Amino acid sequence: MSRDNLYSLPRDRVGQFQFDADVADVFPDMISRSVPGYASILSVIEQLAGRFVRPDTNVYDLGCSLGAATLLIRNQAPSSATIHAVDNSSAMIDRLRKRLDQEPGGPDACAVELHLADLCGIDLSDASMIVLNFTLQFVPATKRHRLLQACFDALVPGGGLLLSEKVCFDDPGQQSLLTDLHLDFKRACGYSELEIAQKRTSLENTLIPESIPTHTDRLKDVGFDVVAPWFQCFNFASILAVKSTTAS
Ligand code: GEK
Repeated sequence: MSRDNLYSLPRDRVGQFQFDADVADVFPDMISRSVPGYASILSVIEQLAGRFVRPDTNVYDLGCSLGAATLLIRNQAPSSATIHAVDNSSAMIDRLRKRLDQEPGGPDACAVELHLADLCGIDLSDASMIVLNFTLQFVPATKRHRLLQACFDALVPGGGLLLSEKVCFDDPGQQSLLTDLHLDFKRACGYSELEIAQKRTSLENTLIPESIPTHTDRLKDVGFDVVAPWFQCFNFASILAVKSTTAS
């Protein structure tokens, strides 16, 4: 795994964060040293795939990056399912395509279709599982409700949506404490103060976190029957939302 040292040297001007080739090359190292609990969340996504993915349905991995979730879901999905891995970064999709060519899966592996597209513009249908693993935070806030409504509408009864996000807190004390603990995590993972500061500048106005109640209220509002925050480490959280088995 290539080490992320993209922000290790001082820059005259720190531009807006882009999911370009430089980021794609170091992405597994970058995300695992930036998001506490990332590996645990991925392993639960695999577990959830065993429970939720149904034969002859679609699975959507929205903002798939290098396909970490896609590949784990494929381990559990029935062969008649189709996983749609969607990302608007060509660097990410190109690398995932190469990886799938190298690891085509066994004879019972389900199909994986790659989509280089804005996830707000793709048609979703007949889904038994939808994953937004640290992706909604990059979607403009004004488009989030419509996207989640489209996810709910596309799910079959009993289908599940997994939403993981960086989150913020209304209480200033919690916001300050949990932000500090996240910074300690990044320091312990080897990031310098310069790297932390430059990355934070690059993500300003690009990654827009919301509070856990904002997420759970919106998921209930679009129709989810059960909305269960199941993971939190500092200012990172994951929520499982399930469509009722009696929903139409
Ligand atoms: C993982 N889920 O490893 N349309 C499509 N893709 C988008 C959009 C959009 N509008 N906005 C952002 N992306 C992955 C990790 S990373 C999270 C997800 C992070 C894509 C973007 O190109 C990037 O690949 C991904 O969402 C976010 O489980 O870097 O913190």
